[in-house]
Amino acid sequence: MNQISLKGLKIFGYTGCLPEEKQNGQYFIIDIDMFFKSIPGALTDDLNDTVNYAQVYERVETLVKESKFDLIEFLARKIGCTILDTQPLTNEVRVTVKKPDAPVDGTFDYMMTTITVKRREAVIGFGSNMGDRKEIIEEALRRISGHPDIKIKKLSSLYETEPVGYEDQDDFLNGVAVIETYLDPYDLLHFLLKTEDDLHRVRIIKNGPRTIDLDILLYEGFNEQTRELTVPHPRMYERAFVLVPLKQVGLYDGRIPDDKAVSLAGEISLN
Ligand code: PH2
Ligand code: MG
Ligand code: MG
Repeated sequence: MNQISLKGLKIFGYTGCLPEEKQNGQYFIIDIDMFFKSIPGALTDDLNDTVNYAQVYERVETLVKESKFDLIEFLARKIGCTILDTQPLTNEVRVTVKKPDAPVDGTFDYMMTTITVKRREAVIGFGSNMGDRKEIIEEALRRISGHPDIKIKKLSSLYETEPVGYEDQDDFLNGVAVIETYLDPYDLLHFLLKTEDDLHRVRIIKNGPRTIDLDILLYEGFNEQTRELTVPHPRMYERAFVLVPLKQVGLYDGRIPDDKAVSLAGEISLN
């Protein structure tokens, strides 16, 4: 792994739970480790091919000086996200924030936290077969792209699909979205479940009618089966309603089962 680091930054700021911390401020000591798949500048000796640590310093300084969060872990994560937002070469950031003058009675060097933020690609499959299906899917995708830690990179078309599994229900609209996210798989899952609930998803019949279903199909570097979450989605490779849109966005190249009809049904508009 390639790395660029900024160590021991000493910046005055106002993050802290107590009113006097937000009032008077204190010094924060900050370490930043940025990780890269590769650093082109290591080959070319050109500043344009790497991360300029002076730029990073400036952004971090502004954020620490101007923010008044409660928690150093929240500040640390914000620093990580800001660096990932502004440095496309970086795919992982580890941030340590120390408070040497934390208002605690006693003797200590510092209080500290370390938070790692990763940029990861994931694919969300979506489907609806109740209500105004297209409008509900578009609203779900607007909420997803409105999340500060998620960017939609690519959207498939919408497909009209016959129900698979429990067949006595209306046809679905289905599609997939390729995203980039700073959320870990579980935080992404919880956000998607909450979005389903907010869009009036009711869970009565397994595989039954739903206003909106949002599934994590793939998540870069995560292949796990737990009680809460299995990725890759355990049934995705049997389902044409997943594989056809996945192929359209360039992420599938294999055989597509032709058990049920899947037909193009238009484009998604997020405006
Ligand atoms: N989702 C299911 C079960 N069956 N069939 C279609 N056509 N589209 C779906 O999204 C779908 C389904 C469970 O999530
Ligand atoms: Mg599903
Ligand atoms: Mg689901």
